[in-house]
Amino acid sequence: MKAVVLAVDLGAESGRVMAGEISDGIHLVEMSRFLNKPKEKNGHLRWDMESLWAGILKGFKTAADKYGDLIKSISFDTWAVDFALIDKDGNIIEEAVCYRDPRTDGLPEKIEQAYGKDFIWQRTGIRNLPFNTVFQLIALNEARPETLKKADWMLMIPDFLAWKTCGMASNEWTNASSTGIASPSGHGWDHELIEKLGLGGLSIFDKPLTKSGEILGNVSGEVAKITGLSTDVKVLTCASHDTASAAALTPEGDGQVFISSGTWSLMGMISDGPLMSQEAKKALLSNELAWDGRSRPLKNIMGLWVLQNCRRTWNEEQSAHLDYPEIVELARSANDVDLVLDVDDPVFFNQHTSEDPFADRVVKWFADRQVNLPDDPGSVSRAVMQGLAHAYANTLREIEKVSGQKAQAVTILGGGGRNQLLVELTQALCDCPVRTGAFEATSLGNAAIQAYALDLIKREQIASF
Ligand code: ADP
Ligand code: LRH
Repeated sequence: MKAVVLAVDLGAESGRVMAGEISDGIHLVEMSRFLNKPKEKNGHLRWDMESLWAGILKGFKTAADKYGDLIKSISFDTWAVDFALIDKDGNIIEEAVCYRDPRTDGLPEKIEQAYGKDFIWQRTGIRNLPFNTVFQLIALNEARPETLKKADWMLMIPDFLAWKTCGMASNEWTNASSTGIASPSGHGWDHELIEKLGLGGLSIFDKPLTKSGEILGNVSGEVAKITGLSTDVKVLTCASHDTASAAALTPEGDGQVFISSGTWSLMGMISDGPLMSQEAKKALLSNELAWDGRSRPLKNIMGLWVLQNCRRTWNEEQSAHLDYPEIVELARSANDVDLVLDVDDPVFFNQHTSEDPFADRVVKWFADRQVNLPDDPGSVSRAVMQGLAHAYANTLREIEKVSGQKAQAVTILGGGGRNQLLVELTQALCDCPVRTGAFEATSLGNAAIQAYALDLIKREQIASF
């Protein structure tokens, strides 16, 4: 082993610290894993940063004990769109609100009415999703403009965690590209757009973007003291948008389609430039940035979120103890169910609550269409997985049309690849090979970009992991 890099990778369901042991390739070893559950605080649904930070420090400590001076660097990747605000003196003046908080309800429609339907898309190549950073900022500006005025930095979650670890603030470019206020080329914030949306004059937008694979600083004395890490350990940017870290592993070449399948399913490709045609807009693509400055046009599909929350219904409301492999087997047995759920229906956006159990929502969705879906976990899971496989196949056709490229292969990256039934259902609907890539693709992409930045692996290795 030549060296170790630590990948901190937070998903909406769980977070982990992974040690990437670098030799000829990268071998990931789990240092800590912890649940991620947002909670109500100061009037909003917010990420529980204290408990996430505790899980991260635990992972750092385990890593320091195990690898000592072999550890060269740390980097952070998480879901996109959410942010904390920091003032000039380094005080946190706004803790991150979870993108499932209803504060942006109705805002995209309001902006579309005021400025035209394609206004944000034409400048940024980003589809109007209600939770996008741009709408969160507009909501905050309407509710508490003084907070925004006081802010010096808007730190996306991975930028925030890097700042907590090394004291250096930054805005990493893959994550900035998902906000709906940056240019699709990676060149920076779109000041004309910002001005028009009433967000002009804010200090948070006078900062340049930082590329993936840059050194920000060293682990602070405080973090070193708590964890046993050396202050020689560097803190780097990776592709801090988790989807961009996963997508970095997409095989090179024409027609290579990725699905980053975790809580969300992000399906797309790496292209030399953004896909900005009317067709691309109609296909609901978003042109985010790839780690190396190319484009990452993709479609957000609601994904395994639906299955996660059905599982919560069974385990939390019905005292079951179903894990994912069991759920997959139950769904496999329910092979007489040929129903297809529209997993992207907005009724599935809000998380499970005991008052509005998620699995019941799925059964009701079919009942509203005069179709009977038995309410056992196997039948419900089967309809969800079939829905997701259809969403993948339909999106594949749209991507082929918009890009003008025939798909050569689809690579399913992330936890969704562990669901063999989902892979088989997808393969049955796609006329090109469907393969699985790394199950921990977001962590692996994170580690690979660090290893490349430190000259420990070759660039062409990244897309071959
Ligand atoms: P995120 O990082 O967004 O939280 P992950 O990439 O960790 O997501 O993927 C989590 C999802 O992967 C789970 O919601 C589940 O649907 C699926 N999954 C994880 N482990 C398994 C397994 N052993 N069998 C089937 N599906 C699994
Ligand atoms: C996946 C993801 C996705 C975003 C969503 C908010 O984790 O980063 O790419 O659209 O979270």
